[in-house]
Amino acid sequence: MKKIKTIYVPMGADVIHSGHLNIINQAKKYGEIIIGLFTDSAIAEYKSFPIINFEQRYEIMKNIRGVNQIVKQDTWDYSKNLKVIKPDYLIHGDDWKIGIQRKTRTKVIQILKKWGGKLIEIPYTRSPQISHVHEKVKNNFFTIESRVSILKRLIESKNIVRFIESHNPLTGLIIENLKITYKNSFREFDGMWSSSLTDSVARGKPDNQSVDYSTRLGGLNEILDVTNKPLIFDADNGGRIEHLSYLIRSLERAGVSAVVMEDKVGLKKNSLYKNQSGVKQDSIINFCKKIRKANESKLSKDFLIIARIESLILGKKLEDAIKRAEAYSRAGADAILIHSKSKNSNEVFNFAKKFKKNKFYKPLVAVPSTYSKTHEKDLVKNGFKIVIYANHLLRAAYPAMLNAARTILANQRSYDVEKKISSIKEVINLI
Ligand code: SPV
Ligand code: MG
Repeated sequence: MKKIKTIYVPMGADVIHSGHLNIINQAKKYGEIIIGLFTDSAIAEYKSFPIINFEQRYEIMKNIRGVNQIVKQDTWDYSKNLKVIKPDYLIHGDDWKIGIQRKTRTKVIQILKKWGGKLIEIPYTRSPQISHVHEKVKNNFFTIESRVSILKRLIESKNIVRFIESHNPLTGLIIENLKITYKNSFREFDGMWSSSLTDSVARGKPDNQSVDYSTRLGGLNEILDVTNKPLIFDADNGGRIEHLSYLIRSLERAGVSAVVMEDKVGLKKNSLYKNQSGVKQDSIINFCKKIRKANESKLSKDFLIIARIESLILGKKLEDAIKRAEAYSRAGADAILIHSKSKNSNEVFNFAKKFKKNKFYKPLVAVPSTYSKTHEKDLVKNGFKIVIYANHLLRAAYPAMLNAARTILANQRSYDVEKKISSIKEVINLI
């Protein structure tokens, strides 16, 4: 009897559209279809993080006519699955002949050759309707709940989750839309950091809670209106414990994924100020109460409470930071932000090394504003899961604006600055 051919069809299948169904229908003609369904982390290696999680994508795929089997593909590299399955054919859209997937394609062809397998390429369905539907579905699929839970999924699937500061909707759009490929690797920011520093500076006020939560939440909602990526809110010390549940509820309702609370009390100063005199750290007991309160107040299990330790900022010893990390973790913190204003990463890495051995270890968050030479790969090596570039878009905008204003004043006309600023067309096309 003639052996039935096996057809491997790799897919992310985030938002299923007629292009996917076309591939499945074509593949059916050759034999039995095994879908190689990419996990969230495999997808994150080469394109934007999927809106729908793996389990849900699996459920949808299982119910599509023509699909005989689904296997998990947990890396962007196909080698592992192909060597086990040894399919007769691999079917893929021809879009991967160019761009970032080109190398993967070459490797797949080489592997298939080992047992006489063949690659069949189907013309990729490039239709404006599909792109439109994809965008529309994407925007509509982002319920508040799914948006809140994306951060947790990112932490579970990526080596490092990359956040950058957003102080207005325009910066939110940059973070939402900027994607680059660099040395054959796909890169984007995973979400937005709502910074007390840049929220304050953007309003011309000091970072000492002069800008209240209501004002900041108003700005935050404007950012969330035009973006889908997760947002982490810098809540300073979380305010009074009696008010904390209202803050947490407001953040969750707005679609925020996590709150960072720092263990300080009294009038606040920004942690990067050289002179920290008069700044007090909270007691462990008190701060743990706040963590517990924040946890009791949240409605979604996926909303994360991140405890920020200021011991190193205030010149205390590593042991103090470790003691606090353990206590905060036991009180229910989902992650620990260990802050530092050192010029290098030694102290945060020493902390990470020590805390790693603790049985209450939690994922670590770094804010490398002063130790900016530290590369993401070294943060990963030292066990950090989230990196926050806490103020860079505001710092980029300020000198550019100042220079434009100065050039106009000096020349008494605007022509001389034209080359250094966006064209009107570019600005109009932004939105
Ligand atoms: C912020 O961005 O507001 C922060 C980080 O809290 S830092 O400015 O380093 O204190
Ligand atoms: Mg802050």
